[in-house]
Amino acid sequence: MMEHLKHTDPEVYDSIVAEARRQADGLELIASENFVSRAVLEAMGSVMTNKYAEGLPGKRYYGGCEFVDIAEERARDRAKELFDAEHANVQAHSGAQANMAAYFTFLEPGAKILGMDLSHGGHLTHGSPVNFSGRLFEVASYGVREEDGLIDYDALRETAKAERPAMIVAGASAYPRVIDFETFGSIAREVDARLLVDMAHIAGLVATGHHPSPVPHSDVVTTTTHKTLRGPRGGLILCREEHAKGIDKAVFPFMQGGPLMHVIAAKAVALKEALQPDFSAYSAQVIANARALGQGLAEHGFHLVSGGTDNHLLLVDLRPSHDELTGKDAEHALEAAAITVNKNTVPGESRSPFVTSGLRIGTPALTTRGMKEAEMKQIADWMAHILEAPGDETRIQSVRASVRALCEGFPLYRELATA
Ligand code: DSN
Repeated sequence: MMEHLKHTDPEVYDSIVAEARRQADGLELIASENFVSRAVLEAMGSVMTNKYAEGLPGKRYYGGCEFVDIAEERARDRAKELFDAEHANVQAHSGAQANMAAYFTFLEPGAKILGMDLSHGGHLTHGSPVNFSGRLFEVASYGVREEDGLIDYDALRETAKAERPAMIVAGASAYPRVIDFETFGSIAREVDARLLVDMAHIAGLVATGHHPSPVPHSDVVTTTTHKTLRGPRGGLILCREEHAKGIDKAVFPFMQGGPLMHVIAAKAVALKEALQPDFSAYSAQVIANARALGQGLAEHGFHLVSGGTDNHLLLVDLRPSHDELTGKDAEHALEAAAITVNKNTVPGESRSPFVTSGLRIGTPALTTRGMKEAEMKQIADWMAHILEAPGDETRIQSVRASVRALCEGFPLYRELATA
């Protein structure tokens, strides 16, 4: 594998092989990550990276686009079919750029948006002051109730009535429960606001009917393609036909230049995979695994924000069970044992975002490897064992060895990791 790269640039080659080994030998529990198929990898590593193709299929600013057009047409058609949407733009390089295009389709700088507070599980692009969204727009925010970790829809309605935003943004990066997009839609209509739903985390669950779809309730829906949807790293925008031209123009020429045609080809491949019946079974297992992992952790005394999960992720508040243990230290201890999660703020957070009191844990990647409830219970036991004594090197090495043995039974990118 990768014979040319091996000779041309051994340093980069070695780093890729080492990364493939890291992915194969450890337990990847970052909620926003997944493992793409070899077919998706092949499309991403293809000659389509060479082609400039500003514009849209059939209407490009460069010649020679007849074959990249096929890939983009397939991606658009499959996205529309998968999500039952009237229009799809598959060119946004990332979720952040999809959101930027969505904002500028409907808003002028200085308009007011109402998004979920980052520390309550929202996203940087939903109005954080350190992001373009917080710099270019006036921002109001909503959040979850501290006592149960659920979005407070009554408070949201009141805030929307008081703030009169031009756009409400729904969607989250660390919310373990079903989001009621219908209620978001009715609140947006009540205050005459546009509704943007960023479904990046749950897109794969929406695609397979395991989470209610935001498409019928929103003016525009954005997503990344690489989380539960299990495609290449990138963005995707869905809307009704009436907004199609506005969205397309906001992506190009407003925000981006040449689209990444190799990534668009890979999006087409991933979207075809997501239309297959086994992807629906996969999504169901992602949720079953998250529930099993949550149950296992709860049995060890961990506090799950909202009491559990309806989707692919868990948010653990460490304070009730491990008062002294920060999210940062917990993340490091688990990483030493080859269990990868990320520290996360929790509702009512008392520590800084660099330290935090919580962990976010997700099952999309391990479910792709074929792991099921039994493995999740085992992983919960290992996590509890490590976090009971995070500085205990003997425990860490023992769990690390057990993790390696488990992973060998669920091979991943075998030829790449053994190159
Ligand atoms: N960084 C992503 C996540 O981890 O949720 C969101 O963009």
